[in-house]
Order: sequence, then structure tokens, then C-alpha cells
Amino acid sequence: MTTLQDRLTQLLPVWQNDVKSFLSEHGDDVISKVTLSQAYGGMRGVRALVCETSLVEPDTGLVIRGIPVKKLVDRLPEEILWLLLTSEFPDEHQLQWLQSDLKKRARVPDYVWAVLEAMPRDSHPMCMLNTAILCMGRESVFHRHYDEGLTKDHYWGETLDDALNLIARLPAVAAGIYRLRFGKGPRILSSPKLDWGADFAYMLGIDDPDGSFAKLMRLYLVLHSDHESGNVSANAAATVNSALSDLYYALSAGLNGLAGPLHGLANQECLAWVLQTKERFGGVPTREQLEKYAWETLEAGHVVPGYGHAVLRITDPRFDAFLDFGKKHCPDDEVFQIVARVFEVVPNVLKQVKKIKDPWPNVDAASGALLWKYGLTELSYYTVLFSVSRALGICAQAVIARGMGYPIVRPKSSTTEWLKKQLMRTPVPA
Ligand code: NMX
Ligand code: MLT
Repeated sequence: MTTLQDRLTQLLPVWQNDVKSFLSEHGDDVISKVTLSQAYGGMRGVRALVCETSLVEPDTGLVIRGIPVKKLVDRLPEEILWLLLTSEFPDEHQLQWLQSDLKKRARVPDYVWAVLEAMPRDSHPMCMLNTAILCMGRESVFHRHYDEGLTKDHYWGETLDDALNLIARLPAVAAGIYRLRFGKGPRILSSPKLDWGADFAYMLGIDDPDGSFAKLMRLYLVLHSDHESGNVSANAAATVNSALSDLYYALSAGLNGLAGPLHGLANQECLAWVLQTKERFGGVPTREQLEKYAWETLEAGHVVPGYGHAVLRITDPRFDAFLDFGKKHCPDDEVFQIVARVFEVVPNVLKQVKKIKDPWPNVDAASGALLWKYGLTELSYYTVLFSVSRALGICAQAVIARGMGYPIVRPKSSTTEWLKKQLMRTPVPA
């Protein structure tokens, strides 16, 4: 039976040689150009990063290792982790090995709970999560061995160790934060029998008589796991890790970015917007009422959360997957019905606003309604769930980047003055 370490030991030299010969043949070829607008515009559309774990094209959405995300909805998050790292699904033995390896690594150090308990009771759950991850950095195998003289060819192995420790502990940390922050009673210990996603659901302590909340959590953890490497969280984490700051620093940095309302926090804001419409109209609003409400939001200078994307120009397939789950498990739930109706109305409103490039729903537009239906009604917690999932992709990307020996990330910036000098030079007459 091959472990992840064994398989990556086999795969990495093959990938390294492949990239080496690709670079030796095409190293000077141009793959993208950068306009002035792009330099001022968040580098939108500039292809300047390499990411093997997944690809997001405007007209397809998330494709993990060549597989469209819609074909991954019935997989376990652990299978996705193996897939992200190796580009293969684990066989039955490899999956069992990974699941038991994660269980062995899952104990959260006591000082993490002490730190969390010392935080103000009104701390945002994302601040608590990132504090917990950062203080756990004391456990970093990479950091310890780097100080002892670790060489570059061993960076990936120690990064993988940190990745597996982090991924193993995050569900308990995140569930512990939920119970502490929202007064849900003592922490619930991990169950040795449950898979990673179901165990997380169990430790949250949400009532789940038919097991469908565990199903939702597995789906949630699969859908948010990765979105190539240009998004704020993955990009920030990759940059920090490229300085050889260990994965605890890097993951925490990335997830601090996920805490922004234009990124992961949109899931919290989106459900808040949906609930406001329910309150305002006393139930499921009509299409006309929703349309009016969307215009009011825009005219007040706010974004409609859960809609639009920096890359996508179609309905996010991850949104579709959540919508399918809702249609199957809670078609009569009023909040879910509003989400479905918003989808019928809001794209047509946003299409009328010329500056908005993508009028379609993204991953954050539907997830909150499903969590709400299962009684997970603390909106400020939602981005923590996104974080536990996104850790899979961020960690996998870091292991591969260190395994491929990629250098420190350091693009070049310019001043407006320098740019003007370049672009506004008076042409010399012929
Ligand atoms: N509602 C209102 N205005 C919007 C929306 C929206 N949903 N989407 C884009 N715009 C505006 C945007 O604010 C910008 O306005 P301005 O020039 O005045 O600053 C203009 O349209 C052009 O933006 P785009 O080029 O279409 O989008 P961009 O790539 O800059 O930003 C998002 C992408 C996702 C940040 C943006 O669509 C947005 O703010 N959406 C709402 C928040 C959201 O759902 N974020 C979650 C993204 C997914 N995730 O989980 O991370
Ligand atoms: C993500 O999953 O990271 C979001 O859709 C944002 C992005 O890709 O830019």
C-alpha cells in the first residue's frame, strides 16, 4: 500500500522533469500581456501564475485535476485532498490509510483552547480560527527542521507533514470555536468511526437524525476546497509560503483574506440579505418585490452578495450543486425558496448594470440557506466552514510548490510616474 508520502516521492521527480524540459523549450514564450487597466485593476485576467491542483475558466467553472466539480459532488473531502495532491483518486486502501493518518494527527494542543477561551466573547469566529492556526504554528515540523538545517529537496515532505497535521486538527478547532463562541456547551470529542466531514458535522453538535447534515458538510467541504491559485486566499497563502514561512503562517494569512466580504465572508452577507428580504416582505417575496429590493441595494451603493465573480461568466457550478442539494432535501423551506427565487430575478437586474461583468451567482449565494435550514443559524460562523474546506486546496498547493522547488513570489510594481514616462513618451517624428 502506498502512502501519500510514497506516491508524491514517485510523482514529484516526473513533474519536475516535465516542467524542466517544458521550460527549456518554451521558457521565453509569451503567455499573457498586461495592459495599464489590468495593472490598476487587480491584475484581472493576467495569466501569470501556475497552479496544478485546479483550473477555473470563465465558461466552465471549477475543474479539479481535469474533473469538473459537478462530477465530484459524491466524493469524500479526503478523496479530494488525495486528488488535489496527486491528480489521482486514492484506492480503498489509500483512502483508509489517509483517514486513519488524519485521526492519528487530530489532537489539538491544550494551549490552543486556552488561547481561544481567553479571547473576548464577541470576537469574530474568523479571528478566532486564524488566531488558533497561528498559535499552533509552534507545532510546525517544517519550521523546526528548517532551523536544524533542512535542505530544499526536503521542504515538501515537511510541508506535507504540516499540511496533514493542520487538516487533521481544523475540524476540531473549528467545531470547538463554534461551541465556545455561541454558548453551545462543552466541546464534543471526535468520533473514531466517522470520516473527516461527518466527524466535523458531529463535533459541531447539530441535530442530524437522518444524516443529511453530515452529507451537506461533506458536500460543502468538497465544493469550497480549491479554486485555482489567483483568488485572494490561495494567492496570499502561496505568497507567504514562498518566503518559506511555514504553512501555519501561510494558511492563516490566506484565511485572513477569506474573511473579507468580497471573498469568503460573502456567504454570511448573502444569507443576511436573503433574510432581510424575508423580514421586509413577511415571507417569500414575489419576483417584483425581489427585483425592487435588488435595485434598492444597488442604488444604496452596495453589492448584491453572492453574485458576480472575478473570473466566472456563468452560473458557478458550485452554486448549482448547492441548489440541487436544496431541491432534494428542503424544497419547501422558505429561506431556500427565496434563494431559488433570487436566482430567477437578480441576474436580470445585474445584467442591466453595464459595469458588472458577471451577473450570475457564485458559490456563496446558496450555502447559507442550507446551513440555516439545519439550525446552523450563526451567520458569522459561515466563513469558518469555508476555511476548513479551503485549507485542503491551500495546503495541497503549498506541498506541490515546495515539491517543485518554486522560488519566492516577487512580481514587479511601478509608480504612476514611471508608467506615465513609459506610455506617454512623445513619439519621435520619422
Ligand atoms: N453587486 C453590485 N455590484 C457589483 C457586483 C454585485 N454582485 N459584482 C460586481 N459589481 C460591481 C463592482 O463592485 C465594480 O464596481 P466599481 O467599478 O464601482 O468598483 C464593477 O461591478 C465591476 O466589477 P466586476 O469587474 O464585475 O467584478 P470584480 O472582478 O471587480 O469583483 C467580485 C468580483 C466577486 C468581488 C464582485 O462581483 C462582488 O463584489 N460580488 C459580490 C460579493 C461576492 O459575492 N463575493 C464572493 C465571491 C466568491 N467568493 O467566495 O470569494
Ligand atoms: C473562490 O472560491 O476562491 C472564489 O470563488 C473567489 C475566486 O475564485 O476569486
